[in-house]
Amino acid sequence: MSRYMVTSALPYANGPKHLGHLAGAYLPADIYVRYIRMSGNDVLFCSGTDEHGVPITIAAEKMGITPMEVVNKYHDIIAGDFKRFGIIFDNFSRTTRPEHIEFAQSVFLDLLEKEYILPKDMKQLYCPDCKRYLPDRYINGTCPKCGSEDARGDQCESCGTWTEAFELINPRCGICGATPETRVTRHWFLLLDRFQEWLEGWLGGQSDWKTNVLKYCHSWLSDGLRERAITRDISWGVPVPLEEAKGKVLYVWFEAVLGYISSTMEYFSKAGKDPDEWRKYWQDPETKLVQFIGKDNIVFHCIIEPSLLHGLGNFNLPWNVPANEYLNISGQKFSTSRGTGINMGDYLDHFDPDPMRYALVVNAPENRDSDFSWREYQTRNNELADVLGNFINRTLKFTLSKFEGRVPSADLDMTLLNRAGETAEEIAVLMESFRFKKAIGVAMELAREGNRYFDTAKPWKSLKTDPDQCAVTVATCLNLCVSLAVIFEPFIPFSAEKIRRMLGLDELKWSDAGTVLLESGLKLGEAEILFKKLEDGFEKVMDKSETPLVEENVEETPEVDFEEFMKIEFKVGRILSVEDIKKAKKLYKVEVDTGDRVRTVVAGMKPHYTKEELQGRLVAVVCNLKPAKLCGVMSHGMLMASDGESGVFLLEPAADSKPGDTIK
Ligand code: B3M
Ligand code: ZN
Repeated sequence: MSRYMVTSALPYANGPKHLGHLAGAYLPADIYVRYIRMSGNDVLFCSGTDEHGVPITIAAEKMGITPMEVVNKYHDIIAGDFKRFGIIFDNFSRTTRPEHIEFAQSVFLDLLEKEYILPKDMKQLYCPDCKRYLPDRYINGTCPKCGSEDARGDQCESCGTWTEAFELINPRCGICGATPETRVTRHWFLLLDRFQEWLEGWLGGQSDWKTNVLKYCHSWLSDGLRERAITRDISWGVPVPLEEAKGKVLYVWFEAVLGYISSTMEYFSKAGKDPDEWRKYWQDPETKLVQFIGKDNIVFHCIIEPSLLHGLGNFNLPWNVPANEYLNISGQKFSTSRGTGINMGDYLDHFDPDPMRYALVVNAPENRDSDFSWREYQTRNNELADVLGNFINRTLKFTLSKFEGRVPSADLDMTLLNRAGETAEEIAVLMESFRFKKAIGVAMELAREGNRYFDTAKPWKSLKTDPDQCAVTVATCLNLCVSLAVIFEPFIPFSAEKIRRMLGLDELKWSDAGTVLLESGLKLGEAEILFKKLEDGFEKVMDKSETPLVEENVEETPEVDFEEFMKIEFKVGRILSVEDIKKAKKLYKVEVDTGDRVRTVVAGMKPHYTKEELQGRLVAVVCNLKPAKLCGVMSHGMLMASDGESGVFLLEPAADSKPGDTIK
């Protein structure tokens, strides 16, 4: 028996999470944990929501609520969606919990004392128009590494590089587009360069890690590690525990990676547990630390976190970090804000968790980006029904109708059951090397073999011609159902539970696969439907606003003639001023320069943007909308915005466009 500590990246509590998140860091972890546990090992699975950082404050500003309200709302939604998907954490914590804050602060002080952290006066970008220091994420510019024009000050999404705001070519304020100026303030730095040599040695020894992960690490190491500021001038975060650092907070990544440990601490602080036992999972060198993440998090888990743990001195280092690539949807990046995502909760409101778990594992982005589509999902769902569902169903139904629902007494056909045992061993090897996609293929092959066996043995015929042989077939198939319940359990736990229930079994161990568990005479439970086949167009039941862009949905919207469409005058405008309107809770009176003239537009943006955020902004304007009086003010146009669950966002013309440019 071994001991494992398993973690999944802490999702930002800034919105509901989508299937891309699920496929990247949560589903594989859950599959792994279930397998490890069924194999008789001791395993603890912890995560929680990442509740600090700019993603949260951006969401709060957009939604017109406080950051705390944002994280309260989304923590519950995210935790609930995971549970419904069968992602069962031992503990799912929150980084705003006092225990986490205290722990992160103590780590900061410890590393400060050890001089891995030092203060330094640094330059920071300041927007003269917005009158504020700009957090890295609020700065846009050109990536110095790959040349992509929409890099942010913290990361370039195109090439995955961790950028420094200063290094961006042609930096712009992400709020108003102005060119920021440089000012000096004091910050605390993690001296990553002091870990370079040690990291090279340690990472050099991880030859069994996934190649995509090692490739990223080596590229960072060969660029040379440099000190990184780990404090920020914003108000939302873990306060830096120093008198002279009043008003500053710890950089979100510095504390978020410590969230795994504080989540484990929280688990053991609960009633009836030994509050010191978390140490067994984080400090006993016998424990294997396995961290599931998406590829954009590699640097933080393979460079930063190990450096912190090594600096602290008495912590285990990751044993493996099986990072996944991205799951795309119909060729596009999964992104809730761009309307190309499917949220976990929206999916679950209409369909069962298991078919999606299966489809996502079969298409897992293990070594390269992979693509999700409803068509593919339909194929996989129907495959579950036709192969696994069919085998279980025909075996059970036959037993219920021809053998009064009891396991017939017979000498079993051990060739097939031995095959099941070998399959379980083969899957075990794949699971232990994180090759879930291959593993589920092998599992499905066994179900296919079951169907072939049933077809060849033809029990419906032998029932009359050779009843003893018929009993052998049925008892063998029933015991194969047990093996299938075992090997499918990590992947599709809800269905595995149903199979167990039908067979009248409780918990199963991995070693039960290939064995004879069902004794003759045993009474089986009721037959239940495992999977429903899906007809073309099934996905239309998802609310239109939530469905991704797939061809099938396009027909649903009413058509507009091209000529008709061309009558609408869309233009780029710049907001010159914003005023409140008396007694109007949601409306602003906005003056917009649309090139030809300055027009007054009444816009319902008050719940979503502050006046300062609108001021100076480029917007997309419908100019020839019939003027209308709203709350006493004549409106001569409309500002275009997206509206969805993630919030209301103004459409933003490219920074280089000018007021008056037409939009087609
Ligand atoms: N919250 C980023 C993300 O959701 C971040 C992960 C933290 S893991 C310590 O991708
Ligand atoms: Zn600005």
